[in-house]
Amino acid sequence: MSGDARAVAEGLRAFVGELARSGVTDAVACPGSRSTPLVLALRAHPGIRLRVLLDERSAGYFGLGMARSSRRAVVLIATSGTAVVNFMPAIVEASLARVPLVVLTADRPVELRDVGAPQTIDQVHLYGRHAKWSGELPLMDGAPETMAHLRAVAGRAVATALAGPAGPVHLNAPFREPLVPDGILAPRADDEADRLRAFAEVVGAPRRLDSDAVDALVARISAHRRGLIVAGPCDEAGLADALARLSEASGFPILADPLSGLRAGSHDRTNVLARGDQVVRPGPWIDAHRPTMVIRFGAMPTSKPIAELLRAVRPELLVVDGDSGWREPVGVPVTHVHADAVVTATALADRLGPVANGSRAENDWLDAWHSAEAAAGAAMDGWLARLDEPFEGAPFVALADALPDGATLWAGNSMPVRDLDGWFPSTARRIALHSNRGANGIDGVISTALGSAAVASGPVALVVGDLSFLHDLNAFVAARLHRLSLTIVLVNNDGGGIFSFLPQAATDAPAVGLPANYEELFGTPHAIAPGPLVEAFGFDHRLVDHASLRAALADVISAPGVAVLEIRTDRDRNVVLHREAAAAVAAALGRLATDATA
Ligand SMILES: Cc1ncc(C[n+]2csc(CCOP(=O)(O)OP(=O)(O)O)c2C)c(N)n1
Ligand SMILES: [Mg+2]
Repeated sequence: MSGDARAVAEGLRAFVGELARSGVTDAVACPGSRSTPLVLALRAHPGIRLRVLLDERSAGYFGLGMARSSRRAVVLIATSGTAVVNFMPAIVEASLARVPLVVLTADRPVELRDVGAPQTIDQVHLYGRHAKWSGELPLMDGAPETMAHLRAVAGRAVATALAGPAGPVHLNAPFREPLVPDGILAPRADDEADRLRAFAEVVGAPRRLDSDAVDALVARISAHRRGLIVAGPCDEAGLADALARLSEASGFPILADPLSGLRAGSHDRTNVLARGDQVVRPGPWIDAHRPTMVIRFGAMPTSKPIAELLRAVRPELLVVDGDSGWREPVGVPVTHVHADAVVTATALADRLGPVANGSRAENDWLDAWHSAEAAAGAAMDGWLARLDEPFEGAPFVALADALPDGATLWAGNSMPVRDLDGWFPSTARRIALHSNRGANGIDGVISTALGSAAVASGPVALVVGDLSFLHDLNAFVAARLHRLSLTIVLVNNDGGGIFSFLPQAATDAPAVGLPANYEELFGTPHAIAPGPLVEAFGFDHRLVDHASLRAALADVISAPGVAVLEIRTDRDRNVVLHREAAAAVAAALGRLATDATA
């Protein structure tokens, strides 16, 4: 073996050792030749668990799911060529959803690029602006400068992926043949000597406002008695407690998106409202309760009615984002507060306390929102109790009861995440609620939930639509290879149910002078029975109905392996049922509004 192969072994030990020292515990790779040195080195490190998957598109989402549940940066590895491009959807999602990934792509050395060498594409900066940072590793030649650089880059990659806003970083790694390094790849005793000291450390702190800036915001908040806190999708630990305090001090109720981390948990949920999506819909109740101020945290909420309320009312709007984002898509005047959300909410609560207390006695604003929440909840529960047919919101009510403390629930995009918002109630149980809402893809949904299941400590469940399910079928290869457990509730409405709620469904083709083509272009019925597909992978499939769903959930939720509970619904009927439920809420809120003015 050549000295080059020995230098590669040395370089890899330094590089991977530094990844581990920086906090990496998990890596996902797909098989390939050019990536051999990386895969062997990651496998050799006792502190890193490497999982091998087949399909890079699935593996990318799998790594994303792991990072979401572990709150750590996860390493992805691909061989050269189209393999690298298949990470793209997960990288886009990670970028927008602020999920830390360190993507390592193996490549040929420069002399073999752009000269017709096989499986060689231009991988440098391939992910464009979707990667927070990208660079090219040097060929590992054993020079002291190279060794230092490899360690520094590894540490920087992890730190950059984790630094707010978290996101994906990309390192392209060239290797000359031979591709099997010559030398020990596992950490050696002399590496161990500085095991606890990173080569390049970062010491940082969350951004915080100075006291003048806090005072200025407190003055603005104190001028309003009709305020709302809107908690959007967010993974920030500690935010639930901080917002509970801010709500208490301001007298502003919290409209909690299901992905905010506020709906489920042992924190103070006194002022956490779960029915905001219904309560704020146009009608006499919201007309009488228009907020004059909104303080938003996290990403823009899933609920369209909340966005429409902001657009219609144009309240004084504060958007708090510790990562200096500009997430205000509604198009209304806004003050962006670029300071840590938890620190800022706590500082505002501390300063507000005495100010708000004096005026809160005559403030029935909070009580009114509590009444609306209770009325909406009662109307929805009552409507659901009278139903005796499958309904797409019902799985979320059943799951809120069936999932134990410490569980994780994923919702696919399209209708599942909206039904999660509509139907998952506020509960004291600690249940982590997630969805890929960075780019709202219907791809990679099962893979993401399986990645989450690979690292989560409690049971993991997923509610997914049939098209999303078919889109990501080969996720089941990962479940097989790694003996993962996941409960999937498959809402099978034989196509894209969401489009039935959109204008496309109402106009169909005559409006544009074509024969009827809604089903072909949007509904996309496929008539594929998923049972045999699931069984082909060796997993449990059950057809359940409205009455048998709860018993089936209880049966499978903590059982090992993958179970798919399929509920069949009808897309047209689904629109009718959603409108019925909304009408029941509107009637209840209408009564509240009338009572208040009577
Ligand atoms: C990767 C990707 N392709 C296409 C879309 C557009 N899209 C949004 S919802 C949807 C239909 C999803 O159908 P299904 O998963 O069955 O859920 P349902 O609408 O029936 O709730 C499609 C195709 C998307 N969001 N992401
Ligand atoms: Mg569907």
